[in-house]
Amino acid sequence: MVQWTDKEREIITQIWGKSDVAVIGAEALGSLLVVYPWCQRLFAQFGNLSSPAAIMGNPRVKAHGKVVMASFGEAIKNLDNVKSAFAKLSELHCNKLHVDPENFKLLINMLLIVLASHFGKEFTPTAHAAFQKLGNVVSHALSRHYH
Ligand code: HNI
Repeated sequence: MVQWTDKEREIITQIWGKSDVAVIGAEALGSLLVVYPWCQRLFAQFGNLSSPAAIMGNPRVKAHGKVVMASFGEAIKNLDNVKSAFAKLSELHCNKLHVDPENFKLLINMLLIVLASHFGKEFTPTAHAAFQKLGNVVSHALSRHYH
């Protein structure tokens, strides 16, 4: 069971409270599809993904980025319970969508870059480490049904 320090809880809640999930989500998912183009295969039904500009401007990518980040926010509300909070989603991603669990880590890395670019110095090494830890917990919870 993962343990969170008060400092970690505080810093995660603080940064997330100031984040606009629509903006952060659109940038993180869009960047994932630009930087790791093999992920596009799962989103073929989203329409035009033919160039970085098309991807970043695609309304369905933006909308889905918001959905994914709102869901990530649920992990933040359930820090002591991420596994059970994500049990259904894990099933969906593993059994139905067949998302390679490596891709969860790639998306989390994109999220870290997006947060760092939005928050600048406020995204301190401590904040980075706390979000990295949370990202590991979320990836692990989502990958559970593969094991
Ligand atoms: Ni993911 C759908 C949450 C990572 C591919 N995903 C969802 C939904 C949520 C969600 C919520 C909507 C579920 C529903 O409709 O009931 N996804 C998350 C979270 C992460 C994540 C919290 C990691 C932090 N998903 C990824 C990754 C990929 C991915 C890394 C692929 C690269 N997800 C999908 C696909 C769908 C999806 C594909 C279905 C999209 C659609 O609408 O067709």
